[in-house]
Amino acid sequence: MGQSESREGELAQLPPGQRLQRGWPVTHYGPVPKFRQERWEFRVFGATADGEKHCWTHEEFSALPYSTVVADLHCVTKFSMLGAEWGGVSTGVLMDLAPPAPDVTHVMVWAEYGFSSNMRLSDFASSTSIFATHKDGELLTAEHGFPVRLVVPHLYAWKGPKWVRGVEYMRADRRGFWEERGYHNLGDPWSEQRYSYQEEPGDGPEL
Ligand SMILES: Nc1nc2c(c(=O)[nH]1)N[C@H]1C(S)=C(S)[C@@H](COP(=O)(O)O)O[C@H]1N2
Ligand SMILES: [Mo]
Repeated sequence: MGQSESREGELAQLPPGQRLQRGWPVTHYGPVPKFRQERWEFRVFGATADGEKHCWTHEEFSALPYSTVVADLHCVTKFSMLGAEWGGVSTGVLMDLAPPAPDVTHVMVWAEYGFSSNMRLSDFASSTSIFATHKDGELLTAEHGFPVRLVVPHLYAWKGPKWVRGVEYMRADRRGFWEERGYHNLGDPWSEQRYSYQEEPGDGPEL
């Protein structure tokens, strides 16, 4: 394949309004949290099927079944990174271990410092959604979300918290951190759902 062909191939994979980024910039709000293994736990709580809270220590979480997904990252500020291989625990594995109650419709994914992002259960449960511990075979670095970040390839990247600590199953939608601060409740990059003022009735809870 020639250079221009591969470039065209890459451009064809870009959602509207996005540009290709070489390398991997660091984008987040606030400081990079310090990882303290003895205090870290991953929690699934809220409307679980058994009504219980499910917790994993870092050691336990690291021992969960590992899989990989090749996927792109689209930042709402318009850069996209294509074709990264994310490795970690698929959301499907986690949902098998800690299933949601039958009437759960949405999840809130919680990270350090109270950062959060909401999404539909169907987006969370997508076969390409993964709690990544690795990128391209290497452990994530602190600034990219070590020890665990969520990757939901078909949504804008703010829907993938770095430094994830838990998942809350919800019976109704609620806005997360950026969804309360001007970003679109759904965040589909292919239809450029960037800002909350673009929302249609039914796209999200009232601001
Ligand atoms: N905890 C947390 N996760 C976050 C963010 C954040 O501010 N806090 N920013 C999001 C945004 S807007 C983007 S584009 C990606 C960037 O990931 P990167 O820094 O690894 O490129 O992280 C997402 N995850
Ligand atoms: Mo972003």
